[in-house]
Amino acid sequence: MSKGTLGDTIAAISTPLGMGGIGIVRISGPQALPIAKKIFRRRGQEVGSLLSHRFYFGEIIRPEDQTVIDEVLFVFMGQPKTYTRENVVEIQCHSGVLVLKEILEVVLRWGARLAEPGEFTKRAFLNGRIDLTQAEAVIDLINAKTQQSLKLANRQLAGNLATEVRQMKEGVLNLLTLLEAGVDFPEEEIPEISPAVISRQIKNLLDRLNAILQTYQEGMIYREGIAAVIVGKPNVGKSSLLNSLLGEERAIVTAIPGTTRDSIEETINIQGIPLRILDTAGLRHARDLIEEEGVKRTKKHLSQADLVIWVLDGSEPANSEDLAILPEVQSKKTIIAVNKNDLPQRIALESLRAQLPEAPFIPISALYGSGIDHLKETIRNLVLDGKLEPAAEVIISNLRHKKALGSARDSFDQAWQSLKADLSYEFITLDLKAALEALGEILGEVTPEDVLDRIFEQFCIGK
Ligand SMILES: Nc1nc2c(ncn2[C@@H]2O[C@H](COP(=O)(O)OP(=O)(O)OP(=O)(O)O)[C@@H](O)[C@H]2O)c(=O)[nH]1
Ligand SMILES: [Mg+2]
Repeated sequence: MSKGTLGDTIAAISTPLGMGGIGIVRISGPQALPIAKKIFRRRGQEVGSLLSHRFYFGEIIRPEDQTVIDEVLFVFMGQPKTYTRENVVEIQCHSGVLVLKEILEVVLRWGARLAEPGEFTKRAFLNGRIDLTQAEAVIDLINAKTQQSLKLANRQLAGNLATEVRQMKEGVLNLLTLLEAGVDFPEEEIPEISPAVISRQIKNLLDRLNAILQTYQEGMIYREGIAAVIVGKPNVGKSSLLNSLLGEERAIVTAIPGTTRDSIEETINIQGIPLRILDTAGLRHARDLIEEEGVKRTKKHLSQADLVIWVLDGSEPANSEDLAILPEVQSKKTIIAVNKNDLPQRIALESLRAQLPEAPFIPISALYGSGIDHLKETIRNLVLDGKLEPAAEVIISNLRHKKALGSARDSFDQAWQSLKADLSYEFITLDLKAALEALGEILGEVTPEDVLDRIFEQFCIGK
């Protein structure tokens, strides 16, 4: 795909292909209206002129033999006030697989070609209606799994990130104008700008960039969620805890130590954040090959997890099997769930607390559900440092943005160093131009074609 192919007309089924009340076939491009006029009839008549952005009731026919495919609502949207900024036609038909396919087939036969995934949105981008961060927000919006990720996607779609990046670009451009005036006309009577002024402005830009870059981890959590793993020696109640968090009997629970052999993953929603939670085989010296494999897997999951929930049985003193787990969790973000608190408590926690000074100890009963809400709250606080809502206006959660912002930051850093080393302004100018390019990349101003293709490939067909 390239700008050169924008002249043709694309079409696709824009709703999921399945049975439902309404399905939509969308057409965009110069032939949208001529094609539509050939296949749409009102009260059996050819349509004359159609007003833009109005719904018409009628039917879609096969022009060859005038047979009716479906009764539809039809809308023509004249450019440029459309999703793609081109002429767009949408046909709302009944959502039957055959109906949708037949209508699309007629549209393709009369002059459109099948749209590639994301091609409508790509046209919106290429035609300048949205920038690249907004196009990416559309993907995020469609993929959003929680209210928080939806909120972030909507903010980005509204242009929060783009506005911030444009403001920073403007700051760099102003600075460049000042510097270049000094370089190009050294003899003329241009008031010389002091290094202090330049340094203040660069510092200001650096601070803004760093502040945005710092939101990445939080953004990733809102977007992808947290990978948590439940570990502990056998029989302490790990599977019971998974079931209790889920509110259903997902994992097998028995009084026999070594019940869980393989890891079980489920996702729960903790106040708008997806928590992917993994119940694992109890950690102990394995008694057979199956158990050995289970323990191996548990250790692998442990090393990859964002968060560890270490379950202890509070009704018994901790033993060597518990203590063997300690070194595995010491370097991780860990919550200790002291389980079975419905029974008399016989565990001594002082030395464990001393060895895990950062970790919260939460008494729970996985069997009766007590302490589970407290545990959930602790998980959220620990992962998001107590922030209940996305704090900053601009939060990034996209690796591409992070990389480009990071390279802009490096260029600013370089400029700052050059300034301190008293190098000529030409060096600083070069660094600032590199920063400008990196910022432009975020908006899609100087983005290579293959990067664009990779972004739009993530869409479904019809979007
Ligand atoms: N009294 C009491 N019993 C519990 C509690 N949680 C779990 N149990 C019991 O402890 C036993 C083991 O529970 P599981 O959830 O299977 O323990 P596990 O840690 O998954 O065990 P493995 O899969 O063998 O490693 C079962 O008999 C549970 O009913 C609790 O909060 N209170
Ligand atoms: Mg288990």
